Amino acid sequence: MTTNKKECETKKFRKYNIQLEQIQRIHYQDPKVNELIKNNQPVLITNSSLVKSACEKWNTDFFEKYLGKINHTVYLSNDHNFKYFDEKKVLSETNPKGVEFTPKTRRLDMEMSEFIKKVKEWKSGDERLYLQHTLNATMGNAIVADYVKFDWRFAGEIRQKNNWGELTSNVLFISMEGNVTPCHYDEQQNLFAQIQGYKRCILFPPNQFECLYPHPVYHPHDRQSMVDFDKPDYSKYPKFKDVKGCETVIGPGDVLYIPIYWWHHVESSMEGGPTITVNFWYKGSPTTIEYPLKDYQKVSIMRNVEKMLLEVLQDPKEVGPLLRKMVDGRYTNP
Ligand code: QVW
Ligand code: ZN
Repeated sequence: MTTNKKECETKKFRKYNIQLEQIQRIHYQDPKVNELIKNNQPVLITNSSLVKSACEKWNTDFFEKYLGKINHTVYLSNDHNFKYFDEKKVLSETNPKGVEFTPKTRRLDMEMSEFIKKVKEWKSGDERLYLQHTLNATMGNAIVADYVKFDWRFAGEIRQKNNWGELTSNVLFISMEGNVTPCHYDEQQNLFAQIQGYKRCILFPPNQFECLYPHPVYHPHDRQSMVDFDKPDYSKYPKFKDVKGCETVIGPGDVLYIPIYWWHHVESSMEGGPTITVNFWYKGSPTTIEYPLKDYQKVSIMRNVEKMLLEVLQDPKEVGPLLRKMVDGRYTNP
């Protein structure tokens, strides 16, 4: 069920000029898996049965048959990038505190059959589609039956051993060939389970913060990198030249552990048809203040400082200048 390294290397992915090591591929029964997870280090877990019940069956024909008439959340984009944005942070009549922002993607509700038809008929130049829908009981019996057969014991043991919080959601992703989710981080632990097709995942640790230039927290693209990986503007983002990460290719049966606050860029292979993934998002373990602080905790602190300043200053434009006044000359000189 799990793919081998050779298979992965033959898939077609985009070229980026980034220093990357390989993420380790480790058998699910090897104790090294949990060693890595415990230390918030990524690992590609092979041969597990986490989503085996789905790997054997879930493909576009199956979804068309069992979910054809049900509405799903689909994103549309004019290019291959699907950069997430938070609608609650966009300026509008009902949200005068929001930020002026022109989205590059749009969200639609679409019947599964319509989505699949559009994907099958897609030709170069058309808008790309990416279905992203939270799995729930309304999905119908066929899906639910396979869902309950996921290896919940396996996921539960990882959760328990590492003191993670509750499972918050399982999102189903059906992607067209070549779609990209640009570099961002999430505030949750993620077991990212591949069902159909191949995805290349590039990860960066939280300490690469300065090299990846996240948007400010109030911005709709909060948690996303401002750097366009296709065409990095090194004059604006010079430290992106120094960024160091790791990568892997995941195929059916593989589960990638994406640690909380780790940056990730995810792309579907440019050949081989649509890809299908289900993620398992868990709350992190309750915060314990133990020194030295972990890198991701420092990112969390920075987020809180940004949020507090915004709250008292009331105007996003004042946050940067105040931080600069505080730091320049006093904390910037050796
Ligand atoms: C992908 C991801 C996913 C990446 C998409 C989230 C919108 C995550 O599961 O499969 O394209 O980033 O955290
Ligand atoms: Zn993510």
